[in-house]
Amino acid sequence: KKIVAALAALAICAVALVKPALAQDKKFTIALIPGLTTDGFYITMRKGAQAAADALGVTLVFQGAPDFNPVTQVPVLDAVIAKKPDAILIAPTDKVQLVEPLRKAHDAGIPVITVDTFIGSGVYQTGAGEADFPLSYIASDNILGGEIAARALAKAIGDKGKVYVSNVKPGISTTDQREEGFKKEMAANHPGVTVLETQFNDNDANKAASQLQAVFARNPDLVGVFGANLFSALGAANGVQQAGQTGTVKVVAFDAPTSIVDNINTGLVDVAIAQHPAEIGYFGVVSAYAHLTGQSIPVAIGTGFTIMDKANIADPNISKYLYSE
Ligand code: T6T
Repeated sequence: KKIVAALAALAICAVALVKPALAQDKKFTIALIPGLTTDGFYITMRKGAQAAADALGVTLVFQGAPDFNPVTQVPVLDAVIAKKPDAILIAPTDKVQLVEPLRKAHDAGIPVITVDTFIGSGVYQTGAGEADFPLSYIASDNILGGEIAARALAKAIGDKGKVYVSNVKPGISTTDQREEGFKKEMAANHPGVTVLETQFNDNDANKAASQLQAVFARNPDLVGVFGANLFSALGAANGVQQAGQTGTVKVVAFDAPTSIVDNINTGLVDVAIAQHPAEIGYFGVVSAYAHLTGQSIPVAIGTGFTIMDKANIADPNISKYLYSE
């Protein structure tokens, strides 16, 4: 009996000695690089990412620049690559300018997943070899978002009159696609609506507010504006208020910071289109983890929208999609 027990104990020790370190035993570090750090959208995304990291025992590093700009984002990316995380989740601030900086991560063997925004055409893993190396793109459907915005604004203005898009700057996949979807829907289904030239505000709400007033001064018959992201929308709404046009110039806002509640309740903003950034962060971390532990992952994951207006903003099932601060 003793011999059998001793042999069994030996066998267990031998198994323990030769047992390979399972991938799951390793504590992975996943870096999340947002478009900018001081934006409720990315703060909410970080929360979702942290929830997944906690559930999976992953260390999440959140590192970003204070403004939405490739010039400040690329050095952050370089610093993150130097620390060799197991994977990088990033919202690239430009479709073209982030391709080569991100290729450095890929060449260093660090898997890259883009969240919110994309590089190249946003279609990855095609074998084309251009900017298709990220493993996955996790985001809202921004063309659809632009179409929803157009329908909401057309409805608010009785399907006729002059409107324009307040946008960030060309080259950002998300806001480019929102403008594209908006213009496509207006052209196809709202012939009574004239879309004036887009105003680019560099993600500066103050600039968006003064642009609103300038456009209104040139076009006193302006009836609506689509703010294509959080700062564009806040700024455009402030501009409408400063011009004394609350309720006359209708505002459709992309994104849902907490301040949007007041703006909806006072009638300054007609509709806000909330994205689901917490889901983007959550599925970003889950996808990176799945890849790191040998699973295959979808090349694209789409998250939804919640449409907020005066009639539903008090409903907790709606207001839970307001962004964190
Ligand atoms: O609208 C979001 C994000 O989707 C976009 O890419 C950049 O702007 C926001 O972060 C809002 O400020």
